[in-house]
Amino acid sequence: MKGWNGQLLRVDLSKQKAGVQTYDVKLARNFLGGRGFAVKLLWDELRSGVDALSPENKLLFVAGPLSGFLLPSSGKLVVAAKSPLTGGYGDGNIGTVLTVQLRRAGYDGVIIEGRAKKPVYVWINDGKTEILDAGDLWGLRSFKTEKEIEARHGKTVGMLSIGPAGENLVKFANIVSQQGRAGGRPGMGTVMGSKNLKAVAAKGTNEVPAADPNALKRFGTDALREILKKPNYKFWKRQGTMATIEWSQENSVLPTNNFREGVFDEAESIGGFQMEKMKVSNRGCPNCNMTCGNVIKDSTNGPSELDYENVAMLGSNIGLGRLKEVASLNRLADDWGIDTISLGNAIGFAMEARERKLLDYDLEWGDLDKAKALAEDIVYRRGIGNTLAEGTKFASEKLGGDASDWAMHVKGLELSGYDCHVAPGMALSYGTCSIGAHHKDAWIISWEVSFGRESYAEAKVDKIIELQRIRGGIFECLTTCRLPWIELGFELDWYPKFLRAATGENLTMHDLIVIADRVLNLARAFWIREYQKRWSTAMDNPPPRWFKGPLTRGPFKGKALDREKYHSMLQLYYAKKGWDKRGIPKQITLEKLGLPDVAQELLRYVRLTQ
Ligand code: PTT
Ligand code: SF4
Repeated sequence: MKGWNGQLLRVDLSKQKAGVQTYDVKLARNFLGGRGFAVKLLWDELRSGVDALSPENKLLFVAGPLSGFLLPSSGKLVVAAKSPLTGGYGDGNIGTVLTVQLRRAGYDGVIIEGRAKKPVYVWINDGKTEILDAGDLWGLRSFKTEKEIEARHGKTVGMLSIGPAGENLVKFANIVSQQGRAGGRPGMGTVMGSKNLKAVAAKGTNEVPAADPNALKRFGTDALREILKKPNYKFWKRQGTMATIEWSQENSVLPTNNFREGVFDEAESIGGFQMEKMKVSNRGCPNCNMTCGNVIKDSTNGPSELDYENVAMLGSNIGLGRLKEVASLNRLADDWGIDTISLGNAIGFAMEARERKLLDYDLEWGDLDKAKALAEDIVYRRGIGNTLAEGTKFASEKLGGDASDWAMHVKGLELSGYDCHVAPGMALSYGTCSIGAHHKDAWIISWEVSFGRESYAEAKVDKIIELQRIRGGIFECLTTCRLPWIELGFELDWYPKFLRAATGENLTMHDLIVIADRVLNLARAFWIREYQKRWSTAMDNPPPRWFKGPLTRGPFKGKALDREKYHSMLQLYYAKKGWDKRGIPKQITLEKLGLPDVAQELLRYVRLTQ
C-alpha cells in the first residue's frame, strides 16, 4: 500500500501490551482514513450499550492518507470514541505534530483499549512502543504536562494530553496539543481520563511511502503557493476565524446570554479588530501556511490562542465583553483540557438558572471572577459544578421546571456558536450533525444568510447534504483542514490529485462522495444501535428555546423558528438521505453503500424500512 502505511497500533492498557495490526486495502478504499476508519472500527469492535467510561470503550487516534506529507493544512488528526456526553458516536479533529510523527513512525492510527491500573502515558518511538508511568504527571494541567514530556523525549515529539477535566471525568473534557490546539468536544478527553491515560507522545523518522513522490512534492509546492495568492489570505492571517464575531453580530447570530439573543452590545470589544490590537503572534497546525491561531497575552495566565468559537461562547454567550478576560478564561480551559464551547454553554445555562432563581450560586452575566469560579468548580466537580460537569442536558433535567427548554444542546452535545432563532438551515445542520450540535459537518449559516434567512426551502436541505458530504465526510476522512477551502476558496479538485499522487488510487470526487455517504450512514447506524427503541426524530430537534422564545432585540426582534416547517424540512432531509420517517437508514440505502452487514445487525435492535 502507498499513501497509507497499512498499519494501526493497538495498545491494550489493561494488559499493558502494544501490538501492530495490519489492515486491508479494502478498508482504505471504502473508508479512506480519519473519521471513516474511526466509525468503522468503533462499529466493528464495540458492543451496543457499552459504558463509554468503561475499559470496553475504545479511544481512537486516526490520521488520513494525506497526513504527514508536505501538503496544505494536512497536520490534523481525528480523535474518536463512544461519547460519554451523548451516548452516541463522538469525535473531534485536532491539529497536532502527533499526526506527522505517528505517520512517520509507520502508523495510520492508534487504538487504545482497556484501562491502566494507574496513570500512564504511551510513548511511541518509531517501531517501539512503551507504556510508561505517569504517576507524577497526573494532576498536572495540560501545558505543564506537555513541558514535562518534552523534557523527557525531546522538543520535536508530537503529543496529545489531558488536563484535570479529563482526569476528573468531566463529560466534556477534550484533548490538548501544542498549548492551544484542542479537540474531541464530545468527551474524548473524558474517555482518555477513564483509561488512566495522561498522554500519548510519538516520534517517527521514516518517510511515509508515496505512490508518486515527485508529483506529490510538486503538488504540495504549487498548492501552498496557490494559497498564498488567494485574495483573502492577508486578512485571514490577520484575524483567522475571529472575523466571524463581527459577521455574526451584523447578522444577528452571535450567541448572547445563553442563546437568548443574536446580538451583543459589546461585540466590537471582543471582535477581530480588537483582537488585532492585542495580538502578539500566530500559531498553527503542522504543514499549514494559514496559521490561524491568534495568540494574545493574558497577564494572569499566559498566552491564549483565540478562535471564533472560544470567544463567542466564553464571551457574548456569558455576557463577557472584555477580550482580555475572555482570553484568560480560554487559556484556563486549554490548560484544564475542557471544551470551551460546552463550558460556555454550561456557564451561560447556570447564569440563566440563577437569574430565574432555579439555582443558588453567586453568578452574574459578564462577571469574569464568578464565571472562573464556576468553571473551576466544574473542572474539579465541586457543588453545582459536579452537576454541570455531566453536561447541560443532564443539569437541566436535574434542575427541572422548564430548564430543558433553554438547555442548549442537540443529543446532549452543547451548541457551537450560532444562534438559530432565524436560521432554519443552520438549526437543521445542528440537528443532523453526526456528533450532536456542532457546525463541523455543515456550516451552512453564511450561505443561508445570503440565500434568504427565513426560508425553509428545499435548496437549504440540498445544501446541508452537500456540505455534510464534503466537510463531515471528505475532510474528516482525509483529516486535512477544511479552512483553506472554505475561507480562501482553495479548490476542491486539488484533493483527488493529492490522493492519486499519495496513494496511487484514482478516486474521483464522485467516489469520495460515495465514501462520505458510507461513513455518515455508518455513524448514523452507530447512534441507532446505541439508542435502539429510545431513538426518535426528537433526537434531531434543535433546543425548544429557538421555537418558543422569540428574539427580543436586533433586526429580527420577535422572530423564532417555526416547528412545523422545521419538521417538514427534517422529513425532506430524511427522504433525500434514503432514511425512513424516523430518521433511520433504510435497508436498501445501507445495502447500496456496501453496508448489508450493518443492516443485518441493526435489524437485531430496530425494524428497518425496505
Ligand atoms: C472544534 C471546536 C472549535 S471549532 C473550537 S474553535 W473553531 C473550539 N476550540 C477549542 C479550544 O481552542 N480550546 C478548548 N479548550 N476547547 C475548544 N473547543 C472548541 O472546539 C481548530 C480549527 C477550527 S477553530 C475550526 S472551526 C476548524 N475545525 C476543523 C474540523 O473540525 N475539521 C477539519 N477537517 N478541519 C477543521 N479546521 C479548523 O480547525 P473539535 P484545532 Mg478542533 C484552543 O476540535 O472537537 O473538532 O471541535 O482542533 O486544532 O484547535 O483546530 O472557530
Ligand atoms: Fe490549523 Fe488553522 Fe491551518 Fe487549519 S488553517 S490547519 S486550523 S492553523
